[in-house]
Amino acid sequence: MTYFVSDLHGEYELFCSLLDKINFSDDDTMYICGDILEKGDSSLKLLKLISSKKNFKCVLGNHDENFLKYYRAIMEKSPTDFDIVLSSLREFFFEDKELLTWDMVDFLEFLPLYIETEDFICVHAGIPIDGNGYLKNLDKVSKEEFLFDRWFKDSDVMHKSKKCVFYGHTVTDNGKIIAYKRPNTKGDNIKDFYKIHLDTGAWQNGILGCFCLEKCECVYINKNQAK
Ligand SMILES: [Mn+2]
Repeated sequence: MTYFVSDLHGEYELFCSLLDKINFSDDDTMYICGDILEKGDSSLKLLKLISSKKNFKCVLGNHDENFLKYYRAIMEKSPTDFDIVLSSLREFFFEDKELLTWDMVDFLEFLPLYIETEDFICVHAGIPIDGNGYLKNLDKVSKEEFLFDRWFKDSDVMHKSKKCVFYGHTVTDNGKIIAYKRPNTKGDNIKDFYKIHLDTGAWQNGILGCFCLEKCECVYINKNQAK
């Protein structure tokens, strides 16, 4: 199965509970639409898990970019002693500092701004729409637009492009995933959707939802019900 989540924000336990609930296995794929880090208290445990498995496919979020900005600033100051750099990088986190390895730093550094397949596109915040109503050519979209867009999420913003766009960044009003269906479709195929807004507010609401591509259904876990 193929699943999509976003904005995990250090909520390691909640994410693990969701993986349990869907019986996530090595045969499944989980797309993560950015913002693994910050807010919650287990960012590094989460990053370690996500960076360790090939079937987690992740794009960069603005909070992940915050870490990279910090990293670049440190590298400019003292780029030669990598032990010192790593211990400085650990100061970005307030828990589990010693978990951070260079492999995890590299994983963050090479996260893409988008993932595109035949049927869908994953981004963190949104994609601008051109004057004709189509998604802007992804090569022409700026990093700021991918990471900070607050317009694409709106319920009256649709596009004429064929692919479904998965995104997060802004918490939905009711803590539910919002799937925007194209008119006169059944909603049982990914092609039936314009866009799917994934940010259920894992950190704010204690609710984490994922969308299953094959079933076109959502599964939720609530912090109060999680073990
Ligand atoms: Mn964000």
